[in-house]
Amino acid sequence: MRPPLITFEGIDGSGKTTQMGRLSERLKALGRPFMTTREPGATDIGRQIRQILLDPKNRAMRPDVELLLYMADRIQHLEEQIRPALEKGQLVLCDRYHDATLAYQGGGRGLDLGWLKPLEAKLVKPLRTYFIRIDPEESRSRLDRRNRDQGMDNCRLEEEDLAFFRAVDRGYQQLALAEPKRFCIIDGLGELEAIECLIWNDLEPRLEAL
Ligand code: Z5A
Repeated sequence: MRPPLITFEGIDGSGKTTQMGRLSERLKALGRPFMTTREPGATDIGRQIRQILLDPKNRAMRPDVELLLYMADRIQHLEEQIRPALEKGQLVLCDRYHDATLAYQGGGRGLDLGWLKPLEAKLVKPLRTYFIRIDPEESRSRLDRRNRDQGMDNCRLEEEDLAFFRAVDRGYQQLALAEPKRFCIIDGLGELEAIECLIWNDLEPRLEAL
């Protein structure tokens, strides 16, 4: 059995963060030990990497440099926080993980990721991945609304066009097709409560065995 690393994936604004919060409330009510985390930017070093990655001023960043920064953030995060928590028997909920690199840098940027294999071999593989799926048009309108309401600017990746997010979505779909036992695809256009129940009904029966 793989260690209990549960990941949330999807294009921007799909509702991952909202649903991870709702799942956390349910786990708290059960008294189940768990940790929530996210990529990029969960560690002190990762927060610095995140700032470089998302700063819209860094338009000159090369795709291969972007890829290496996401991998650097992940390895620091894995060794500093995720692996120790798993070794203590905690469930780890992570908002984005390696599938995001495969979908964004592989699918979206079109990079050949074959040379990552030796690094990938060192990563912990998630036990279950919730891929919350919305279309890129819905993603754009949710992000515009959120950024307007909260007075936020687009980050560097949010400035990409719809074609980029369509390619990322295709990347996620291919990953989900390739590993149907790990991925659970959720329609992110549903009501918040309905999505929360779908995730809970999928995860709860698995918790006993973890
Ligand atoms: N990235 C990468 O390229 N490669 C990598 O390896 C990794 C990441 C790890 C990180 O951004 C960026 O890095 C991201 C991918 C890239 N691209 N960008 N840009 P981030 O960490 O700042 O944010 P994010 O991960 O993209 O998530 P987000 O934008 O915060 O969205 P979310 O977590 O999926 O959704 P949310 O915050 O829960 O909800 C977004 C809004 O939609 C909010 O106003 C909600 O109230 C609303 N919402 C949520 N669910 C619903 C439903 N069901 N109906 C209606 N409205 C809803």
